[in-house]
Amino acid sequence: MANKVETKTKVEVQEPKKYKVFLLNDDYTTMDFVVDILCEVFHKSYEEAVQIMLKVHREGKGLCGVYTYEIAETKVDQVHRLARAHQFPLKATMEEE
Ligand code: TYC
Repeated sequence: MANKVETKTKVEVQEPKKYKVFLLNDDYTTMDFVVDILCEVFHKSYEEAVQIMLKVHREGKGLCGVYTYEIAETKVDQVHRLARAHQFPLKATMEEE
């Protein structure tokens, strides 16, 4: 094996960027509806959903979860579609982590 040529391939694995999804407070969406959204869209337990809803209500916004770009975008879209269907002005936003 005198003339063995070794080829080394440099493999760089990049973690996908992550995005935080927040719910925003407003004066019209009911607390029950926000809790339902947190349970159904963000898979929170009832107790955790109530805590997050109250944080949003008191502080203006609250973190619902951290996801890859497309999943975060889908969650925001689901919140807006459900809110519109129930005639609530509830808004969600996403921010790069
Ligand atoms: N502020 C709303 C109320 O008093 C409740 C609420 C909580 C609305 C969280 C939006 O993201 C929200 N009915």
